[in-house]
Amino acid sequence: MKIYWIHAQAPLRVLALVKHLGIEAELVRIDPVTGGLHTPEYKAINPNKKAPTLVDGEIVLFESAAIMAHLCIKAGSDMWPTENLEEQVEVLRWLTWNEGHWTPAVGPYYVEKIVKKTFNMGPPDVTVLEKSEKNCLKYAKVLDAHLAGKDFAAAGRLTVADFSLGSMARYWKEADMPFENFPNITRWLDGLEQIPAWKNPWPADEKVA
Ligand SMILES: N[C@@H](CCC(=O)N[C@@H](CS)C(=O)NCC(=O)O)C(=O)O
Repeated sequence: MKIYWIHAQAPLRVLALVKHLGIEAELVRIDPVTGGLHTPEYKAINPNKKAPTLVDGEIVLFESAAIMAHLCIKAGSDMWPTENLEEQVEVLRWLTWNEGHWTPAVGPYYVEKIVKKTFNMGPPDVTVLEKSEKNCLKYAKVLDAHLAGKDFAAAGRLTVADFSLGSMARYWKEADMPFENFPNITRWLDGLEQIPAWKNPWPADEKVA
């Protein structure tokens, strides 16, 4: 099994899961700056020209949520629930909310403050951040209320929903995401940091494709 990744938040979720569950996989690092996502070979497995991508025999998957579900099924992990289908629905709700609402809410902070720095793309555009605040606060309020009295987003335990929701938000301090008044979000993020594979998701010995 091969997992193609770049140093960014969607692959981060998958790499954290691989490490957390002790899954054997060849982790192939791609350099997006030198066009690694645009080669004919890579576009054949991920026409979006994004990472991550998983290749497991005949199975080729893009989208980190689907990849994480596949990995959990293979590893027999209930981080993607398959026994209790109501739990699966609950996890699915937060995975879809993440893509539809949370990513657009926190993504501008992540891109301007973290992605640009990681890939030498110039300084953050503060006007983007100013315009993003209202939407970020709107959805942070939703997540904070949901997390009141909870350590995890769904099913009362760690699931792939936490890894999806947390992968941009984990940078909230460096990225100036306005979470100061959302104590349940920051407590939940601090809790995730106690998980060794989440704290350090990146592979130690990686191969650059
Ligand atoms: N919804 C996709 C998002 C994939 C995605 O946007 N990946 C980013 C990294 S977080 C990427 O490859 N960006 C490179 C680019 O756009 O050139 C997933 O969850 O896998």
